[in-house]
Parts: sequence; C-alpha cells; structure tokens
Amino acid sequence: MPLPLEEAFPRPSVIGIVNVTPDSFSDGGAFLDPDDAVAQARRLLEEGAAIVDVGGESTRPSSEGVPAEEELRRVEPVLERLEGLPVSIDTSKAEVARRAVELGAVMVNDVTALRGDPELAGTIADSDAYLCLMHMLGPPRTMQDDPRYEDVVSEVVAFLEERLAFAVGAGVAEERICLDPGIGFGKTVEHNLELLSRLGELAALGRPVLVGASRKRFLGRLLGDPDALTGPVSAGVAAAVLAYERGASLFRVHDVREHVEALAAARAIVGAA
Ligand code: HH2
Repeated sequence: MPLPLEEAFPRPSVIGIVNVTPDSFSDGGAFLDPDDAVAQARRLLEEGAAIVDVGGESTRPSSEGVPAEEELRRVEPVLERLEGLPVSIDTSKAEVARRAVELGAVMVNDVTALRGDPELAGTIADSDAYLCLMHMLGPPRTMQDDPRYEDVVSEVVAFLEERLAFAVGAGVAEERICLDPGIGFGKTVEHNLELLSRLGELAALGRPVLVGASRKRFLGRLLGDPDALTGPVSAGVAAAVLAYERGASLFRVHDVREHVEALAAARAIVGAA
C-alpha cells in the first residue's frame, strides 16, 4: 500500500507543471519537444517541486481536446525518460493513465473528476496511484460562457464530496485522493476569488486540497486588464500563500522556485503563532 497522500505530499507541497502541448494558455509550444519537456521537468524538481504534472492535452478555455493516441504520442517519450522521478499524469483518459502508471507515474490528475472516461476509475483502483479530483462546470469548450452558481463554494464542495464518494465506491482508497476547486474552470473572476477566500470550507471535507491558480487569467483581469489571457507570477504566489493559510496542501504551479520560497516563508510564519 502506498503512503496516505498527506504523508507522501505534506503541506505545503509544490507540483511543477510540464505541458507537452502546442496550445496551453501560458506556455503552449514551449515544451512540445520531449527534450525540452524532460529538461523542464528536471529543472522544476531541482527547484523544489515534490512532483511534476505532465500533460498532453490543453484544457484552456475554448479548447477542443485531443484523441488518446495524440496525447500518448506527446507524453510517452517524456514519461519514459523521467522514470524513477516523481511524476503525475494530467489526463482524463484511462488509456493514457494506464500507460503513464506503467511508466512510473504515481498520481493521476483528472480535471473531469472521473466523469470523462468510464474506465478511468477502475484503472486507478487497480493501481497504487494517487488521484486528484477537480471541479469543472461544463467542458473546456464552453465553460467560460457565462458560468452561474447560487453559491459557488457550497456547490463546488458538494460536487467534490459526491465525486470523492464515487471514487471510493469504485475502489480508490480515500487516503489516496485529493480535491481541487478547479480555479478558472467555469468560473468568473469573482467565483475564483470567493473559492480561494473560503477555501477552508473545502478543506473541512478532510481530504488534502490542491489549488491551481498559477498564471491564470483571473489574476491578470483582477489587476485591471479585462482582456488578459494570463496573470503575473506575483499574483499567483499571493493566491497560493493565502490558499495555504486557509488549508490548501498542494500547489500546481509553473514557477516552482518562487512558490517554494514563498510557501516556506508562509509555513514558518503560520507555525510561529
Ligand atoms: N489547471 C490546468 C490544467 N490542469 N489540474 C488541476 N488539478 N488543477 C488545475 O487548476 C489545473 C489542472 C490549466 O493550466 P495549464 O496546465 O497551465 O494549462 P492548459 O490546460 O492550457 O495546458
């Protein structure tokens, strides 16, 4: 049996992002060449990431998705060369997850929270992999078209509670699962801010919370650019630190060194009280 997720990834743990895609929102195309992706993964681990999250499909707003063969073609050569290093696979497809786990991935990060591929839950249950369940309203193609909630926080918490029960019912041990409010996935700027501000309500479910605010457009928009497609590193670091203070455990980021340093300082300050 693997360690419980909270022991394998004590808070705060930083997850470094490696997008092997031509079209990711902030670094699309930069790491499409396997050599570049492998070098980036190694760099992020050296900078203090506890694990790197390798993805072959962009989920940016308006994206259409790619077939499993294309996703595998992108990520397989990278995973092969990262064998032995801590790797998570960012996928919603059982076929991709299965191959990634064979190649040593220890976590599956599924932005559909097991709603995308009916075989994914069983694939993870049959492995020792950790699982991230993320909230998203609608598919990436349309998720930013006027998203609405009565109360975004209670709806996201109820959704993740139900998905957690589903995953456990499918045979994935609860202690292997973390929960993610899905910052930017079918949310306005105000929805994202409220989710971050009231993150404690999600942490109260008792599972580690993962937050991915890094470089997201809401950060650029709240700073005054209504057309921003990305946000600055500094604003992402502020979001991560405040999320940590409200109970978040894992931070999925592009800029690892900045987050590791800021979170180390935040941890020391919180611990001094
Ligand atoms: N955000 C993105 C992708 N995967 N997974 C989790 N668990 N949480 C997130 O917030 C999250 C995620 C989007 O960021 P990025 O990978 O940089 O972009 P793209 O989806 O365009 O590749």
